[in-house]
Amino acid sequence: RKTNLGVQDKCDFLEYYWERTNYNAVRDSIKQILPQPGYDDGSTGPVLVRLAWHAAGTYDMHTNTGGSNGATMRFAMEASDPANAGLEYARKFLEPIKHKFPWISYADLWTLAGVVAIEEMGGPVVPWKPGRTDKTQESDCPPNGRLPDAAHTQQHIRDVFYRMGFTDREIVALMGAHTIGRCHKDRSGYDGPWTYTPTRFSNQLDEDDELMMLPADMALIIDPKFREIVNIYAQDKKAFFNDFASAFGKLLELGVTRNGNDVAKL
Ligand code: HIF
Repeated sequence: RKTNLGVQDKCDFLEYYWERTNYNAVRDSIKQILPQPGYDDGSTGPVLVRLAWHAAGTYDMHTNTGGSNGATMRFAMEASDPANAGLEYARKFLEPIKHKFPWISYADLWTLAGVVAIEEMGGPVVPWKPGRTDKTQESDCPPNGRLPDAAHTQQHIRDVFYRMGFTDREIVALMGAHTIGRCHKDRSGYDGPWTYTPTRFSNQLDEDDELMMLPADMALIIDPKFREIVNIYAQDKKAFFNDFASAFGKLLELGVTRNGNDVAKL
């Protein structure tokens, strides 16, 4: 097809297109904000992973509402869900990157930041695709209370993760993320890290008294079906990394529509 574009126009277009799809430059900027002396254990990685998961974990497969599309945690209603306490730190850490790359949606940035953080902390490469859009109204927020409550055990965990469409095996794989980061008294009421290396992603399961385990984490050991899968992962880091990567990738796709199609295949 003939166009009236000159060479300069074409160059401008290519430059514009390249810039708008340069997710590697965004990844590099995310890597740069991970080391953060003076914040927690010196890394923003864990709180960025928590932001990505909480943005996605509101998904309800029965109504196809919630999920990582929309970045509705920008609005006061969702930000003030007690389950999201402390995630304002993660959102603030990412704000300069949004300013540097205004073309990326918050929904893509928050999920990509979680993926980059996992990789940089020594975890697996989680599949990630761009294309999320930001919702613009507070009324687009899913109802509060959809995220899990750490005080509860296996029944509650199954209720919440089955609602998102996960299996028992995927639930156990995902729960491996509780080897990174820590709890904060002023955010959740709990306190302390899960492991001695809270900025390294591992398949370490620690039943040591000195470290923290939420009632929800204990469910993995108490429930016989969960425990069986825990034992597999404890002995097979490769299987854990593979399954974690697919389950976390699936989590970040929940509620995502691209070009009018539901849940794009990775
Ligand atoms: Fe967490 N989670 N999570 N979580 N979570 C906390 C912290 C992190 C649950 C509760 C808590 C997942 C599932 C569940 C991370 C990542 C994931 C805290 C502490 C609580 C209470 C918050 C604070 O005080 O700062 C419950 C009940 C879950 C379901 C059973 C996911 C699988 C493990 C989906 C997941 O990826 C990360 C990372 C942190 C650490 C955040 C930090 O700031 O260090």
